[in-house]
Amino acid sequence: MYTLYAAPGACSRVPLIALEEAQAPFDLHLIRFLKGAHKQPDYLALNPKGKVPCLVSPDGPVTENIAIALYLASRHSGLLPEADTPYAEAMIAADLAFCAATLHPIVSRMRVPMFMAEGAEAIASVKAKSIEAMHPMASVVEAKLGENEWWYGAQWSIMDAYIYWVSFRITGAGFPADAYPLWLAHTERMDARPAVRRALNKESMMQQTLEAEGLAPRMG
Ligand SMILES: N[C@@H](CCC(=O)N[C@@H](CS)C(=O)NCC(=O)O)C(=O)O
Repeated sequence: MYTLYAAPGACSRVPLIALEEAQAPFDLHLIRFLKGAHKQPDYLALNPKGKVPCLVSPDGPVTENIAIALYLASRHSGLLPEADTPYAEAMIAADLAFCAATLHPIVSRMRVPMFMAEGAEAIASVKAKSIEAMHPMASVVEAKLGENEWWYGAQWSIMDAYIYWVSFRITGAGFPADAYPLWLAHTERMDARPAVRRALNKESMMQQTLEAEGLAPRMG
């Protein structure tokens, strides 16, 4: 049994989908950002970085999306391809790092530029530059998908959950997602997956809780 600490719309959607895909038993613990729950001592004891996601596992808390993905994939089949050589293992790490360390920081600059700069002009410039920076990375995603159904071809993986979350965050944030039809089609395929529907329903229940408590919306 796991406990996933998460917030609706946040990158905790990646392990949430993974847990649903694996059909692993888990509890979902809503982190109320606007209440500062992620900076409280009880949460910092689990994740000193004060961010979601955090997966409390039978072995202890696991933080950072890359680590959570690798951990879950080592315990449940079907979440990442089998890596039978050091090179194959490194390639999977590179893919996860592309999402966590390249795409996610650009998403943050696009969604919350006001946390990166002060003054309307500087904030607008951070946002514009994030959109500029996303284009070549979206081309990488587009080229990787090519004619494939999923990131790794015929096999669905957590990488698909990760680029799905990125596409969700950049849609409606000023990024012209229509310029990347293969990524859009991938998002539609993800929307149709039963595990993804279950994950989104759980997020929507968390969102309703936040709204009822006057603690929505949250930042990305
Ligand atoms: N490197 C971390 C990033 C986690 C992260 O930035 N989470 C955001 C939500 S998408 C968060 O918790 N933000 C709240 C804050 O920074 O105060 C990971 O990949 O897990």
